[in-house]
Amino acid sequence: MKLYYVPQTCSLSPHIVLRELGLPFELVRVDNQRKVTEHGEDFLKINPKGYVAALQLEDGRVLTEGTAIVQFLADLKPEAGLAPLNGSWERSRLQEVLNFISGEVHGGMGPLFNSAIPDEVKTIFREKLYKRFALLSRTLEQHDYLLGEHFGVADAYLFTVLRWTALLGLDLEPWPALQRFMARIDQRPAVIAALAVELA
Ligand SMILES: N[C@@H](CCC(=O)N[C@@H](CS)C(=O)NCC(=O)O)C(=O)O
Repeated sequence: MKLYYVPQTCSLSPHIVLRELGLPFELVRVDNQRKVTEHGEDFLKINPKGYVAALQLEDGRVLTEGTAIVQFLADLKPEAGLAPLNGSWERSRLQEVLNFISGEVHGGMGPLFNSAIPDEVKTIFREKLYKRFALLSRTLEQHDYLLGEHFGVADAYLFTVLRWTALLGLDLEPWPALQRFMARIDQRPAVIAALAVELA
């Protein structure tokens, strides 16, 4: 399998999951400005949407959208317990949480990265995002991981997007449970290994 990635973007989430599962994979770096891979391939031919993450299987099929990729990967090794069994109530709960992170947190941060958006407008997006942080914090005050007491794919995704708060100058101090969550995930060997490669 090949994971097309850009360091420290949302592709970090499937990168962490691949390492957590101990699956064999190759990382292919993408130049997001030029839409060219490190091997000189036209990235738009691999993912016409033009964004990471993209996962290419040995037979050439390509899966995109981080939330789909991490579930596909978790299902390759269900015994690792990174996602509840397909078709279960718990699996639907996972999808609920993944969609929340994708739409409300990942999507909610997009405008804050956009230099064309004036500061007063950004304030509106920031306030909305803080409401989402408060909700996540309430969950993580009750248990260590988003779906209970075990690490799973939703935690890899939340960790990935909350790392961007540092880049955006957003303070997590009002939510100590989120700060503790970040410190907890940061210590996982798979996360340390993924970041070592991405930050090199
Ligand atoms: N809905 C997509 C969004 C992916 C996305 O936003 N990728 C960003 C990095 S975090 C990217 O590559 N953006 C480049 C672009 O849109 O040109 C997903 O969740 O996988």
